[in-house]
Amino acid sequence: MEASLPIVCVTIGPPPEVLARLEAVCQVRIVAADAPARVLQEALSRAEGLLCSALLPVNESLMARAPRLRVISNFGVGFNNVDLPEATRRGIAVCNTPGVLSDAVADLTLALILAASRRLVENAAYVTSRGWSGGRPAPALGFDVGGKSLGIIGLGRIGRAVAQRARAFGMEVVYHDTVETPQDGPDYCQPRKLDELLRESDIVSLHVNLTPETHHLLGARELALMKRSAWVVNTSRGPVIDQAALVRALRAGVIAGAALDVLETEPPMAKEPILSLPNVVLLPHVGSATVETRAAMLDLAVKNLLAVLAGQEPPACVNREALPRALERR
Ligand code: 8YV
Repeated sequence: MEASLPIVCVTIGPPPEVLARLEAVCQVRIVAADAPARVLQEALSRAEGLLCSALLPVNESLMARAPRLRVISNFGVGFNNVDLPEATRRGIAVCNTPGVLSDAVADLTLALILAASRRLVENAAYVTSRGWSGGRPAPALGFDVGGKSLGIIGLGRIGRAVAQRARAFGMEVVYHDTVETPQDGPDYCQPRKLDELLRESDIVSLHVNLTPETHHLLGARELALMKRSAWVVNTSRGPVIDQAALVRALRAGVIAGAALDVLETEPPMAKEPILSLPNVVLLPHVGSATVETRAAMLDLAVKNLLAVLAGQEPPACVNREALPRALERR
């Protein structure tokens, strides 16, 4: 009986109830995302499905060793870890988890903005390092976000959720979209060209997909256009900012600070210069890291995977043009 069930390779650690849901209809091969290449290739050699996260690069050579693969179901909205044109060429559906994490990521973006503006990290350290009890001088004052200008780059689902929240905090919101046919923003968000947005904003927040077009979207030139008092916030993907240029800009006072949930290399090397700058707030890629959101993401990722394996349209697919072949290869 088991031999007829499709093989699925899973590189995330699903909780027992999700594993049981998968095992009811698939033969599951669990492999760590950082397992040796040959282990991964062996697990994928007869697999029809792959359930993975952004931690697993799914490139041409990996797909070449997975001739039966029909669906790559990413546990996350970002899919820059997958070579999309190659997957499409091979008739492999690439699925993601949009929507269910927008509020969580937007909440964390606001948390970063407030952490920067109210010097939360410094003030908390002042208390726990006994600065307050020891009578040392308090950290410098923060700044109000009300009345400040927030420049949102990428007004998709998450960018819009950030805009809503920023509006509730009394911020002026401007936006720039990098997609070819952007939809109009809500009436409280004014569109801008990228350079205008950078010149005008007190806080610049990034919400784009990582693509060849958005790689190093903010580099030395763009950072130099920003106000000296401005902060850059990134909850999207690290490589959207040229991190070496950012470190230089932060050291030279070209901009005031950076609040980042993502870095160019994750996890960063211990000697990575950005880790020792005073004017940064850094988090370990936790935009979607709440119990509720991670459960909803996993549920959607499993639904996507099982739908394709059953020959049905998945709820969220980023290369719908690959679906006819992915579904018919049952
Ligand atoms: C996850 C993410 O942290 O959705 C994304 O694109 O980067 C995050 O939600 C990641 O996929 C889990 O490893």
